[in-house]
Amino acid sequence: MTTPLEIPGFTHLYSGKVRDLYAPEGRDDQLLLVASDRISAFDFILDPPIPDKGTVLTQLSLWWFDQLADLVPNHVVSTDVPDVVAGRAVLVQRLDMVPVECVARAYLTGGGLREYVADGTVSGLALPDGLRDGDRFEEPLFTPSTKAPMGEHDEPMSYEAVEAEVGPEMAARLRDLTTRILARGNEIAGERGILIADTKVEFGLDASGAIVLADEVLTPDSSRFWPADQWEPGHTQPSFDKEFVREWLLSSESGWDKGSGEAPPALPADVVERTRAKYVEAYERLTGRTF
Ligand code: PZK
Repeated sequence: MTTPLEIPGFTHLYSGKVRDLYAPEGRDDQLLLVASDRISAFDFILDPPIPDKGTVLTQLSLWWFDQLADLVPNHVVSTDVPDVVAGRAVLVQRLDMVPVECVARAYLTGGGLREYVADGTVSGLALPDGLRDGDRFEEPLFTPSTKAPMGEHDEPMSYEAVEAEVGPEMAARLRDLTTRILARGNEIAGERGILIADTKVEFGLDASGAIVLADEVLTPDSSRFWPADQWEPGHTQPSFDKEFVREWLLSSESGWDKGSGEAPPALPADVVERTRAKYVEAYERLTGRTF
């Protein structure tokens, strides 16, 4: 791990794979959420970073918070942040985080597909036979998971376990909000040629006990984005943002063996540039703005 960025007036608290959390010195009611340009694939942080990725994802998340403001309040306080992280950091309300990864799925794939193939269920819910990788559900399903410590994978959690953890009233509210966020996301993204297969959101409670949407929302890092024009159930869908990275890593050109346990080699400049262009394209298509 590299040493975290020094930000004057802030103390580094914690680093995730691709983001960093800081606390403002002298106040305990806010945090600074910083998005890096790091990219992960196959559970590795890759080299080099993708220029502007942190800014693109931060700006996209801020735009989504506005699109969702009538559904749920969010933790954003200000985008007036230190120069070194301008554009890729947000000052947020410090919340009491809900100890559940709130996941919603609009399409069958990934972990949902694995459970369906094994048991015919997704998050314990029985589904009809014959569904394929990439099929769309009638409406988004709530498929919560546990918050695993860093480096470990989240484990699926039954709805009953969520009820036991936060109480039935809060569980129902989390399910409702999470599925509505994904449904709203797809209403908007679908018009712009992007499908959002699934997403993970995080909620916290403010001082009054109200549920507040935290973290980042409906970004390609927290969600699976698929190009709508290439949607074809029956096989793994191409990833909107990481298709060039995955394709190159798995090609003979990279010389990397996914099963080796070795870290992947550095990405070539053209893969970095084409990947940057995909993040910018997602931002511009969704928001209608120029990056
Ligand atoms: C919080 N994370 C995850 C994000 C990381 C880790 N508003 C909030 N209040 C209190 N805690 C959090 C938040 C938010 N968002 C988020 N962990 C705690 C996380 C980014 C980088 F290293």
